[in-house]
Amino acid sequence: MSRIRSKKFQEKVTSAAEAAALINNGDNIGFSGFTGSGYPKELPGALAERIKEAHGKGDEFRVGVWTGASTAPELDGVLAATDGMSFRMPYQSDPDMRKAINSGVTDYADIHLSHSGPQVRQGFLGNLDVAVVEVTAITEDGDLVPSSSVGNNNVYLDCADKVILEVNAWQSEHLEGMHDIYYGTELPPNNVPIPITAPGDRIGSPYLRVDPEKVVAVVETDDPDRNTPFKPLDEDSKAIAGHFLDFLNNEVAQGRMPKNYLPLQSGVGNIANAVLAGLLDSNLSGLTSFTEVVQDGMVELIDAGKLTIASATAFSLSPEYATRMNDNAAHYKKHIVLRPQEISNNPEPIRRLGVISCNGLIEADIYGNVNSTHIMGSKMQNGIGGSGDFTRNAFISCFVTPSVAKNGDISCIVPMVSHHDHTEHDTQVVITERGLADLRGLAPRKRARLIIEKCAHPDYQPMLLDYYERAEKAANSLHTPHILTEALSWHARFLETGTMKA
Ligand code: 0RQ
Repeated sequence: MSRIRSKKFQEKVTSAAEAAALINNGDNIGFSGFTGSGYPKELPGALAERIKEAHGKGDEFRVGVWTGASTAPELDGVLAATDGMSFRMPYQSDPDMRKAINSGVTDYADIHLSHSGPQVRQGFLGNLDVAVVEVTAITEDGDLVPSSSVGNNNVYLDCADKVILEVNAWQSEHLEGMHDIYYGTELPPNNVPIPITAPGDRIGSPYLRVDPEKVVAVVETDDPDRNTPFKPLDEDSKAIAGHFLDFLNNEVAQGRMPKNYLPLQSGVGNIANAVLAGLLDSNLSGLTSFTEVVQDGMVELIDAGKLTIASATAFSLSPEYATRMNDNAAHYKKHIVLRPQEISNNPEPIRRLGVISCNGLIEADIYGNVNSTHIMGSKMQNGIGGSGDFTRNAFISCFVTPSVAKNGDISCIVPMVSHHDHTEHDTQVVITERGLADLRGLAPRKRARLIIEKCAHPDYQPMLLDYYERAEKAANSLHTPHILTEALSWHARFLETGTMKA
């Protein structure tokens, strides 16, 4: 059966090139796509050709690109390579996109994922000219069956002047019914509480809505999502996962948490995935997750009967697990709810449900301030993504990182972070392969000694202790002692000599 079940929409089927011709220089485009899943596969490439052709003639052609989060080479990669992207928000992780941002070609607004949708609705980012959204199918009534990510699609479909749909036959038809699209969100002062009281609650519709009059083109594809495989688990990741699980089990033993924990949030990346693998080896059951992305590790936990429900906005699966999801979507939809990111990442349910957050970082300082986004203060890596949404509002907020980067030339624990994403007020637990620092209830000087003792690499431990003890003597206060002329000297030394080691 055709994936386009509505006659009205069948009449709008065109090629990607014809659809791309409807996009103009200066347009803002709201694309679907979240961590390598659910992004349009055909239109971005055709648009890139159109941009290159215009540039070849010496014509100006630049567009603003808004998404759910990161996408894939077929979207961020091809468009960044044209130098035709004037603006990007709210999260990315593509090497060419990163280059365009760091070389100043593309302006990047690194926005909390939960803020991005409401800011579009409020018009803070200007007019949304076109929405380009991948869907699994279009129903007889013209409703849209979402695909492997929801992200900001509901917002883009509602707010855009024109809509281009990509119907992707690679996505499993059994995704129909997995999504929960909540249309009760209003802007202040009319917003109301989000009626989610447990991670698996369904409060909306399985379908996205669209005004058919706005749909200017429908493009068909069967290209797969392109997610990158996770790295095999190394000893450091296993050690980090072990510390995290010991900590959670101790919370249970102390009577501060139920036996099946509280809803877990797990960030992107290999270490976050390793933490999930660690849960697999435990004898836990009845786990739940209120998170942003469903990774391989979560699928394994569902298969093992340990995770009963995962609420997220997207899949972030390796190719092997994406195939497993496609083959068994009918089964997995009993255990997975995919929501718009303005709900999955919303501070209100995150705080109320008592989520335990666990995210990666670039560097943390001795007081627990965290940099998740910038290399050596200036260079954008990916973006804050959902880490702030979860960290600030979690019941217990954890960060995980190896103690060193770049073969030991960089200490991930530094005297002062070179960029602030999460402040000491938000960070409760820092974990490296060396150990875990539980910072809850501690004043800054006690936090510093604990982070240095438990988390720093032995190569840098004496240097950090030396800095801290001299700061206690030299600073103008004993609350948060720093030597301002030295606090960022480790970064400066790395930029000059290639190592933070003295
Ligand atoms: O560099 O790529 O050149 O090898 O940074 O580091 O150790 O592979 O870690 O993949 O877990 O990513 C913070 C970026 C960690 C990620 C970050 C270098 C390191 C490597 C990547 P290479 P790893 P991960 C919800 C949660 C923000 C968004 C977020 C992230 C590269 O977790 O984007 O949390 N977080 N969202 O060598 C210089 C340091 C470094 C360093 C690591 N101190 N200095 N380089 N690296 N530490 C999900 C979403 O929001 C979608």
